[in-house]
Amino acid sequence: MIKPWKLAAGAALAAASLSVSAQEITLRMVSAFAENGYYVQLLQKWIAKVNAEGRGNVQINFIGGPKAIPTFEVGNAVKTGVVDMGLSTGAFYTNVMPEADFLKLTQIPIAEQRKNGAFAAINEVWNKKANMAYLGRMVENQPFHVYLTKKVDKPDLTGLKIRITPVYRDFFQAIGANVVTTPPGEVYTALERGVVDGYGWPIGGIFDLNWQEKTKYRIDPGFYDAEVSIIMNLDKFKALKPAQRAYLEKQILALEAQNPTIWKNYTAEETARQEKAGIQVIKFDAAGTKKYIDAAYDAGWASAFKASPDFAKKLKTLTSN
Ligand code: 173
Repeated sequence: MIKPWKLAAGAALAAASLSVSAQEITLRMVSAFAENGYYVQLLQKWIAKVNAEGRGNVQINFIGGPKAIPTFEVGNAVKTGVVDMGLSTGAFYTNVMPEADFLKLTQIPIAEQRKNGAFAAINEVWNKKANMAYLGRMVENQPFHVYLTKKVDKPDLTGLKIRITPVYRDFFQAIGANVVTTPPGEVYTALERGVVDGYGWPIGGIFDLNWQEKTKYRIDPGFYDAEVSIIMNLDKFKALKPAQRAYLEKQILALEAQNPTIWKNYTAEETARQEKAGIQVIKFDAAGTKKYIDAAYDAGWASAFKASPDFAKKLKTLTSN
């Protein structure tokens, strides 16, 4: 016969586990970047930590990369709640709002953006125009570069066809390039078929999809700063219980706290790896370099001010160095 106190203890235990699971939320997350790349390796490490330390509170279910949701559709999927969270970059969701791509222009660390009001200003726009919470920035200190199959000797890409995303469009067109937009997953084939003579990409990551095989030159220095961030459906974010939100924000801050070391190291490693792979560096003289970098920021900000003057002004004031 089962003793009554055992029954009571059993019932109490069942009730306890019920109330624990009622507090646990599982968030579905996708990445706009390829699963085998460095960004997603970092993301998955973070998710493992979130899940290990967040039992009974917050769990993240990583659904996959561009095979699950195409790169340029991740923004809309987060906006509409098809998924709860995404790892993406603004250039991949300008189809949600043009402001998304402005974050490449920031010149101060995310830690400072949180302190000086830039982070709040970003969230205001992301909430209102994209139904998203902008949770945190995973990538910084990763300038973009032009990678080429043909040599140039001045800051002029006339006659070249370059693979782009919205990040590079205005700048590359300003220095004469013909451009073609593709997600990262189509760069290799475009190079292989000779459809493009080069592409834009940050300093790190060209080995992830084997582009080094088709790359002969890199133009230095880099320009802008690759922004890769975690975004979340705003309704889902608002539905989090206070303890869940606090936990998620704590883990996001832990992720950002790695940025100052991780990205500097990655730049050094990837630069060395490119050199070993035989990729030659193209540098211009001082005047040419200035012209090149000025053209990048002039084109980037001009387009931002045209698309969304108030936010562009605020962001430029708060995040230029
Ligand atoms: O695909 C891209 O070139 C691009 O826009 C981007 C943005 C941030 C990080 C890596 C790539």
